[in-house]
Amino acid sequence: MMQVMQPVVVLAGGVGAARFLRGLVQVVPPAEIVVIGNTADDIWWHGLYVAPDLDTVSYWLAGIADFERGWGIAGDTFVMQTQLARLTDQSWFRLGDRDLATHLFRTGRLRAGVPLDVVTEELRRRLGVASRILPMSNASITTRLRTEVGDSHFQEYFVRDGCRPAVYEIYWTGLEEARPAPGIGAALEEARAILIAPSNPIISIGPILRVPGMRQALQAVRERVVAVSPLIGGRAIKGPTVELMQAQDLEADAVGVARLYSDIAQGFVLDSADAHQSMRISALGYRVAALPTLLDDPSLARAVAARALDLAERPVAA
Ligand code: FO1
Repeated sequence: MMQVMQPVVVLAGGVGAARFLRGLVQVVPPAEIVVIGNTADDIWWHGLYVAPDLDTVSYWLAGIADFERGWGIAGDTFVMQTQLARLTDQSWFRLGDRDLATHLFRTGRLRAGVPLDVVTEELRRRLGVASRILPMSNASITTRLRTEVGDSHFQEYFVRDGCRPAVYEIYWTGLEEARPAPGIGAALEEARAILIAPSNPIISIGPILRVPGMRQALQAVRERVVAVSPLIGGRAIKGPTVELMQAQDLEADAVGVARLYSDIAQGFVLDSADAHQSMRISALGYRVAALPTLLDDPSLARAVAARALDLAERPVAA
């Protein structure tokens, strides 16, 4: 019988979540962290299955990430990529040579019939990552956008088009028959804290919450759920959070984000620059903490992680 450990569960997207995790591992033993990763950015690229958010989290936790660029492996070379660009204009999604090994391994295992959660577990062990990483679902779920240049896969919008096209609608395929990956239900029930990382609420955290059953599972443990705002002063540290919130007719600020999570979270960590919005966020049923949340510096990330944990573990104020 596996020793029941009360994990700290983190709902994670890509680079923003990875930066937050770099802080969390300083205050929680990595073996006690379970990451639930977004897979709606995943793309079949020249026959290879690429899972950007799972790989970004894995590489950061393994300490091999290209911390500057955010994605891929530090010091990676792009020799294969250069040759591919000679063969096809479908080379806008760049794969490093070391990164390619991950995609070759994962694709081979998936083609052998191994489910994504098992392959993800094999990869994190081989990379020496102590934290468990779970895909949000084993089903194939994809974020797509109707934009001024047409119906696009998320990576076409984000990488090929550089988030420039106006977005008319964001939608997901593959949700109908999806359900949370094995282990997610138990992890949420046993968690001593569940943290929503400062990732894009629409295209990184949003898909995780759209997996049938996920929202209900989080509502059941809402008193232990704390969200960290991905916006500072109404701006994203990086990525198209503001544009995509506006595309959904949402207020692109911390209050807008708080509204999205108010049924599943009771704690909200704000940046000091947005402390003036504390009252409005408290009115949504949250306990609020405000501090510097720019995560570039690992010691700041540590402080944000510690504060989020504190909000999650402190008994709800009487
Ligand atoms: N982002 C880019 O801006 N350009 C790329 O060529 C690119 C390639 C890439 C390959 C593997 C991978 O795991 C991530 C990659 N990313 C690239 C980042 C990726 O688009 C984003 O990290 C997520 O999809 C959004 O969080």
